[in-house]
Amino acid sequence: MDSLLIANRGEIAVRIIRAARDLGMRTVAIYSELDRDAVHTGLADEAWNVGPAPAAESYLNVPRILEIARESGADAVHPGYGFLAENADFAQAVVDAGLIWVGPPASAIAMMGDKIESRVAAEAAGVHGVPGTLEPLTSADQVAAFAAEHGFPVAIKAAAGGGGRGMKVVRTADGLADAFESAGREAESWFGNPAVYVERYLENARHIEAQVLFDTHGNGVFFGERDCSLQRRHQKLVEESPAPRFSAEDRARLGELALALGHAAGYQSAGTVEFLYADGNFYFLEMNTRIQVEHTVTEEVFGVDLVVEQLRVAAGESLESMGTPTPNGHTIEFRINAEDPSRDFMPTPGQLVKYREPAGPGIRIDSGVVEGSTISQYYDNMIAKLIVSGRDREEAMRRARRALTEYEIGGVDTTIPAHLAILDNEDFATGNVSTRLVEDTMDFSSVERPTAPSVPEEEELAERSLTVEVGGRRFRVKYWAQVLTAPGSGKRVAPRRKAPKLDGGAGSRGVAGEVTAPMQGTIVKIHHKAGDTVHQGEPVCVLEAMKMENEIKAPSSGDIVDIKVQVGDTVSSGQLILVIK
Ligand code: MV4
Repeated sequence: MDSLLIANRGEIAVRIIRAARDLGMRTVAIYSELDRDAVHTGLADEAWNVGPAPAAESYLNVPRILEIARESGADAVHPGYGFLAENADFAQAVVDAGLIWVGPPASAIAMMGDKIESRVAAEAAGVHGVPGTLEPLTSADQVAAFAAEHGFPVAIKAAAGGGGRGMKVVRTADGLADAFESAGREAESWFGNPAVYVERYLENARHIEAQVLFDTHGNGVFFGERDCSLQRRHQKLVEESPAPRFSAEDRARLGELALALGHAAGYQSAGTVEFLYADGNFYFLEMNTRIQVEHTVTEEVFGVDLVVEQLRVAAGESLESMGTPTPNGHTIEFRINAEDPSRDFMPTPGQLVKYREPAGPGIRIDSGVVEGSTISQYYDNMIAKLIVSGRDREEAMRRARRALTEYEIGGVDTTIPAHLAILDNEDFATGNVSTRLVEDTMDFSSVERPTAPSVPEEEELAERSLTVEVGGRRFRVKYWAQVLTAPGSGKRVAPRRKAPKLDGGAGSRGVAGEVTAPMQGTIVKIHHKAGDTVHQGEPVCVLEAMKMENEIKAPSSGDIVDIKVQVGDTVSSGQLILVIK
């Protein structure tokens, strides 16, 4: 195995290229039209155009990826995370093409990708889940029966989902039918499979995940836990290892459970077993069959390069001599995303007109950007991962505060202000973390938005480099072009970016009584008809956007005098939906 194709982009592609290079492997990057000048594209030994910007035509384009693997002479493929990383068919297609798949067998991907099947396998291995059904639900009555037996709240989840996407929490019987229908529609929309199941919803749990690594000879190694409780709408914000308030006995028990499931599934490569941890009990949630964004905190605490280990295992090396790794120190990862916490973490894609990373003791940055890079709406909003280590959690927190303050990013909003607010939060600081901390107790609407750097501009010639393609391969050439510069500084500035128009959340904006669409989407349900009386805050319709359903609520009480839309209509941001007088 001496030539690796990285079927991904951004920071994880950079990460994998580095690991492969450490092993002396040749690296082959793929890039979309939008990523021609991306960091990962220039870092690899060679780079190939995989298609237009949309992921469906590029990073998800299996035939083109396999064609590049063949034409470039790559003998292995690493999928990273996201895109095709947990696509069993792609894994199988790579193997069928005679290439080495750096990841688990397609059978394990398929098993864990079906959340009901994974729960059945876990129960059989003695790894118990949250009390829940082990069959797809066919009616809301089944949810009602489950709730009658186990109590509220319950969580309705997509069988083909994961990561909480499409999860509906139901707290009373009168919300069941709508939630069941909505969960099925979202599951179909997100995953092409409407099957859902129900679990008891654990209100005050912690999200603890176990890192495991298996070779192809039946050996499994447990690399401790990560606490990932700080999530917002199921997007992780902060992850850490070791978990706060977590004993060596807890860790030993978690390791037994995670390794038992991996062995039962015939697992190979790196994987993560997710649990809810409550009242001293571990409840299996799901298994992720990929290297995860937050693998970095495990690497720092356990002194291991998990991507190198994946490559070694894929080459057939044994883990027999690895023994039982033990944690040392404390590491916290902060996801630096192009999002505005003060506007409900709204994505703020754009060009990084200013980008300077912190450094110093205990600081690691995994990023796929430089000053001038563009965070695109076509892909995820991640700019970088700030990974901070210390001898203990307090030292890691001190260093994190310094690094977050030192980080300079201009041109987009970022999650940095939210991370600083989290570091100042009493519960976080004392390790009293749970899934409720971010969602229920923190309000980011008033965090300070940094002012964008403003520079006047002049004309000047400057050396530029250009990327050209010959026969699908990428080459760089130099030329001199007109650019805008700050007066006398010679510093090139990008044309100033316009801040995106602020669309409020669900509900009315502007004229009193007018309910407008907070974003572009499709009306999937209207709860009322003209003439109905509604009360402020009461849901009036459901808007589906980005495959998620949003309840649009009445901004005021009164009678609905006019409904301007019907189910199935596509509405633009700010479009009038109905009027209440
Ligand atoms: C749960 C849960 C409580 N009870 N399931 C699943 C995927 C992950 N992203 C969130 N998941 C959860 N599943 C049951 N039955 C709590 C979480 C959860 C969570 C929920 C809401 C807000 C933040 C959360 C952070 C971590 C885990």
